[in-house]
Amino acid sequence: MRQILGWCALVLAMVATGEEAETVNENSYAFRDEALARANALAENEGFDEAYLQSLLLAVEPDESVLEKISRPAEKTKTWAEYRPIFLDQARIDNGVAFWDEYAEVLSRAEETFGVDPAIVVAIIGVETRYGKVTGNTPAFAALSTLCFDYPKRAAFFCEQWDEFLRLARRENWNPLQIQGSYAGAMGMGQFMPTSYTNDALDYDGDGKVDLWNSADDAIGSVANYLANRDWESGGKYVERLEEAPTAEHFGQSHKPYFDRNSLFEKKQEDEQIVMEQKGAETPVMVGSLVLEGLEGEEWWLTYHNFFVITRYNTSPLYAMAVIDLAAELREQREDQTSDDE
Ligand SMILES: [Ca+2]
Repeated sequence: MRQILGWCALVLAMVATGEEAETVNENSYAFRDEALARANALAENEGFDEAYLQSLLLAVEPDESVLEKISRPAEKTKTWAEYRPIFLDQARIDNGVAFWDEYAEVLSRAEETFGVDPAIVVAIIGVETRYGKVTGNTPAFAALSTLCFDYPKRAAFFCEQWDEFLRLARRENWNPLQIQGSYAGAMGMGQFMPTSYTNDALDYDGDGKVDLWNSADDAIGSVANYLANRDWESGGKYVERLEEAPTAEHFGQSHKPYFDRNSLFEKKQEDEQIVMEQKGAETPVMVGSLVLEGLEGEEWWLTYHNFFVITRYNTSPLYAMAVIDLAAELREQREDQTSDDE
């Protein structure tokens, strides 16, 4: 009954705006019960205007390209040897150095406030959007509707984002139909999902708005805050490459820290009495492990806490490796530049 009432409201809203009945798109989400039910729940529980939400649904339909893209992201189909060059190209490095120079002051401020390495903040913005140049041109509400209502595998996550997107639009005075982002509904220079936009994004230039598209200051503060909110360890290590294949059977099992680093080297240390004596007093250093297909074959890596924090941005270990490598490259080139200037 409620949905029928909702439908009447929609028709009335169309009549009120003088819209012709024959322009109604029957493929739109306004014709899907689950979408109407979700909109109606927001109207009932959070005071959204029901007819307005329905008019939004009427304007969006399933986007096949979104479903296609989400089912084959680069990090799932490529090896490390193939993935790395996509993000470590010379243009991305040069532009990253320039971005860092331009926003050095705000990056330092963010480092002081949140304890997050500025190289990582710049690298994330570089990997995500080429420092704000490519923030995505998929209409966000259509993308999120498609993923919430037509991608059952991750519907719970994307429906939560769908709800939050509408709250965010209401709070920030956005027209939901004009906001563009990635195929997954990630927005702005740091590609924030709606819940992150709400929970982690900051007005870091103090103009009273949180604008992750046009304010690099806001994007920098927001990315640093995002990492700090996920327990970034100031000055903590990222990764450590091993020269030979570890014998531990569990190696490669998870990049999330799960074992004591010392346990890998116990055998080597057996004949070194002093090391053995000190060992009891050592605090365990928890690490994860990762095996990558590099240019010259397998690579063995230990992954530390901050590596895992970076994967909270994007769960792919290849993504975190690319961010870390780009960050190192940016830091190095910036140092070269400084020593050349002297
Ligand atoms: Ca701002």
